[in-house]
Amino acid sequence: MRFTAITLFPEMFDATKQYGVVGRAIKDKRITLDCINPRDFTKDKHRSVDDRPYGGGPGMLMTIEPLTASLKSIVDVNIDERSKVIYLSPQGRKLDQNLVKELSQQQHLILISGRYEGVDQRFIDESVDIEISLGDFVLSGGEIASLAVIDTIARQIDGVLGHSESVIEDSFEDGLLDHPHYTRPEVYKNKKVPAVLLSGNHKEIERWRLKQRLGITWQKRPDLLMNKKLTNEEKLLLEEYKKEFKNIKKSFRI
Ligand code: 4GN
Repeated sequence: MRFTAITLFPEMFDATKQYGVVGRAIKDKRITLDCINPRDFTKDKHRSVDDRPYGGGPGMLMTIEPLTASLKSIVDVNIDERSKVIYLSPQGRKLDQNLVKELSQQQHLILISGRYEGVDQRFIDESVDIEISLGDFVLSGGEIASLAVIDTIARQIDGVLGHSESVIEDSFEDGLLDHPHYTRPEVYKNKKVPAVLLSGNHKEIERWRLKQRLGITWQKRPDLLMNKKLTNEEKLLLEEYKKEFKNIKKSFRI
């Protein structure tokens, strides 16, 4: 899979290119990640990439020309299919794991990172295939959002995740939140690790983890449970969790 990031700050992509899951995927040649700087496609002596908004108001907008010139410079763009231009903004379609899976079927994704107050609408209308949002909040630029999109899609590519890393992915796939995790020490400030996890009884441990996942999803994201059909065993585990929960008054910080 190929990623091309169009950004005024290509250095922001360096750390991701070198480290972690994405860094390893690049070294193993499972993905590529190249940056294009629209400033390299300016013709004026100030190399300007922004201008004032028509109609007035504060701030600046990214101009069309350096962006379209950046797109044109990308070699081998598969115009028909399997090459998509993505613009990250709060106006976009909310990203979720289903959209991530769809996008991971593409051969080549081009991610546009906006700066200032955004880009000229005509660039979006003419050149952007999908506008995507990570959620209802504002970032100072599209780079961090683009990096998040690259990371989550790279994880879907065959061979990118090792066996232990794909476990968390698999667990999200069944529509439930994760269960709590514990490591040493066994006691921390009088708080013990749940006894079942020390029991060595793998069947009981799996049962406890599924019960936690059902209960935590019910508490924190009931909307996820609405879209999920529970087996009889799962219904039973959730009822057990609710019963236990009634007796323990949980204190949430917010
Ligand atoms: C995306 C981009 C938030 C998101 C962004 C999001 C940069 N903020 N929720 N900021 O996914 C003005 C220029 C806003 C582009 C955009």
